[in-house]
Amino acid sequence: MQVANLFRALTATAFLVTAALVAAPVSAATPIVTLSASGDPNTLPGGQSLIASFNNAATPTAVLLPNFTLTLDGATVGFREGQAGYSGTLPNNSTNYLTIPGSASATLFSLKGLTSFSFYMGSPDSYNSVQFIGTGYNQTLNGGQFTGGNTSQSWNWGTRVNFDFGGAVVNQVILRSSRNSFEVDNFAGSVSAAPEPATWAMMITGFGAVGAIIRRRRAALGFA
Ligand SMILES: [Ca+2]
Ligand SMILES: [Ca+2]
Repeated sequence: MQVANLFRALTATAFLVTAALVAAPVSAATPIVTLSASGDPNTLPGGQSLIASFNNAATPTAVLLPNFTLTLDGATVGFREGQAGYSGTLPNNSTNYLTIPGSASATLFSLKGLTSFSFYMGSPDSYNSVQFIGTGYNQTLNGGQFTGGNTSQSWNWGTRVNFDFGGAVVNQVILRSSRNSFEVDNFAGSVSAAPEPATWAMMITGFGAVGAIIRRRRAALGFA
């Protein structure tokens, strides 16, 4: 294939991919919430993998899956856990866990994206919230909306909370609390199988770079 034809083919491919992305329908439904494994910190829903266990207080942002990052803004691991007024306990969980006190947050990010997400949660409060962000997707659930209506703050309550995005792909999960505290452990999720838009965007950028290199070489060789 001639260099000019190759460049045209790459450009056309990039254009078609972009057009497909623009035309793709985007689901905007509220996540489907289910509760499972009451009192059991470790049992994960089928098809989900463990993303973060928060077991090592020295590495509070450690993640177990590649291409995931966790950032904490005021949230703590292994700090005043189980101290009334700051952090409640999680039933049957003797390991370190994540505490998100008032005005703090924790953000999980994955370029590849998630089709479902879950965590083990204790002491349910009305002032906890979870936000899910993907391309064309931005949903926030508050307090009882993801605890089956339970906002009792009971330290005896502990369950896995599952969020299914109904076919949408979520790249960012943000946990927040406006008061002390939001206590969770053992993040898990189903990683998206298909490349999502951010990945396509990088590929398109790559096609453009290849085209630019070919152009420069053609110019240098005087083919133009
Ligand atoms: Ca843990
Ligand atoms: Ca709580």
